[in-house]
Amino acid sequence: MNTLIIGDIHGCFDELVELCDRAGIGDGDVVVSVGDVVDRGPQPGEVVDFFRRRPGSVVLMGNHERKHVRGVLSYGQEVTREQLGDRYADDVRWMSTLPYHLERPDVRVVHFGHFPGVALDEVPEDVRAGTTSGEGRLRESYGDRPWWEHYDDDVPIVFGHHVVGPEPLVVRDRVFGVDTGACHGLALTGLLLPARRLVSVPAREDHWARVRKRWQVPVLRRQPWPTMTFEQIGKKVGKLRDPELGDESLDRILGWIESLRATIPSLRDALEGEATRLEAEGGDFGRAAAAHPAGAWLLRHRAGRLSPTHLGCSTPADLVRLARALGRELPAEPLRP
Ligand SMILES: [Mn+2]
Repeated sequence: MNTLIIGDIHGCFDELVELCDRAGIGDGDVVVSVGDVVDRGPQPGEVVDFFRRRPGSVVLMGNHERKHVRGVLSYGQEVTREQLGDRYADDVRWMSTLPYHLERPDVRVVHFGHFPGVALDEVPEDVRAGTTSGEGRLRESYGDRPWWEHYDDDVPIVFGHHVVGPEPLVVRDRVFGVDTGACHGLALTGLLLPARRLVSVPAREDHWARVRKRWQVPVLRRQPWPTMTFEQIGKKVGKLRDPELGDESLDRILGWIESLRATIPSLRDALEGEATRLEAEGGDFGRAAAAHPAGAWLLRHRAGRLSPTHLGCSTPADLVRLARALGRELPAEPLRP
């Protein structure tokens, strides 16, 4: 029985199939992924299905799966959510079951980090998964020296996470860094056991360059911009910004938000004008306001409880509603089909 331990696959399904083929993997063999099976590549669903359906498969938790499980979605994860569509929630449930390491008598596997000398199951999860906090812990312990320079057990250890270049990293024939950047157009690499033979296939193209462009507008479209608070919008925009891509579409969204907020002074004037008019009529202000489409705002204004800077509007939809109540149409959200 052979075992093939594969570096970061990141949705590169064609390369995965070709690698298994080239390594001579058969039904009785074991295929292990160091994690990061999704994000950045063209076919995350196919890669997930490959492992979910194949007996004799092990997928470890990578920092990318962990982001999905924890619901912390940056642009790369938003793209995956679009690619997976209706099956996304089910796939994330599957991701939440992934182990953080594999320990066998003949090999150890983690997505990224280890404290050599400590049992793997006692190493913090974020270190094993290679999250930002986990990498911070490693730096606290080892400074700029990588953890594997401290590893001198006889049992080989395999990890991914950092692209080591087009060729795998091999240290003292027992430490194997096998993330060779498949999604960035370099190669997909696996370590075949028990032979300890490294097998690679070249990537078809720089997948992420194409994927990140292809999904930009769908990702921006799916955000519920009108009902997000202005604060949430600011945070989301920060997460979705991708300087390498050019943010023309994102800037259109931001331009729209700015144009809505720019109407606040004139909406305030209109509101004050209506309040003055109702007061001048001399009747019961409360009753008159209740019959006015902008009544709720007029009452708050009169009570001195309406902030002059946001007029009680925390979302674009609030502003649109207020404007309509005052008989005005604000510009429509861009990118809507
Ligand atoms: Mn990765």
